[in-house]
Amino acid sequence: MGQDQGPEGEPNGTTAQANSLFGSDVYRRGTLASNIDSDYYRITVPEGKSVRAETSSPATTVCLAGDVDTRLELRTAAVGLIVGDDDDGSAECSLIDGTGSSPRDPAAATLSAGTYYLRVSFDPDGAANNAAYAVFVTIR
Ligand SMILES: [Ca+2]
Ligand SMILES: [Ca+2]
Ligand SMILES: [Ca+2]
Repeated sequence: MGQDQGPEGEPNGTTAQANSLFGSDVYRRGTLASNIDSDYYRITVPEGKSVRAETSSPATTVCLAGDVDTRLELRTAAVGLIVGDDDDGSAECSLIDGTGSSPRDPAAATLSAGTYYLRVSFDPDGAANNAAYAVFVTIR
């Protein structure tokens, strides 16, 4: 399940305000306080490593029907969006997975070394529902 790095710190709606995640197997918890809340998390990726990031309900590693409906994006400050996902995780939670020999998201695999950002927001098409979430990140 990785190391708990605590709750988000608002404001975190831009790359400059991003909350840091330190390490290669970590998670933080956040709240989408409104349908325009946007939460950025900063990660450092070593050369050639891949990223797996998944949202869930805050107390567990999965989402159930009726739990938060997230959107998740992997971004850089220079390029912007690299890859985004709505519902590849459990229920309406999100999954970006660049790990493994045949990754679901090749754009998140074998990355150049650098600073990347994970952005968590509401699925714009989703109904309002429980807004608390956790975001799990593995870099390997
Ligand atoms: Ca938030
Ligand atoms: Ca925010
Ligand atoms: Ca979703």
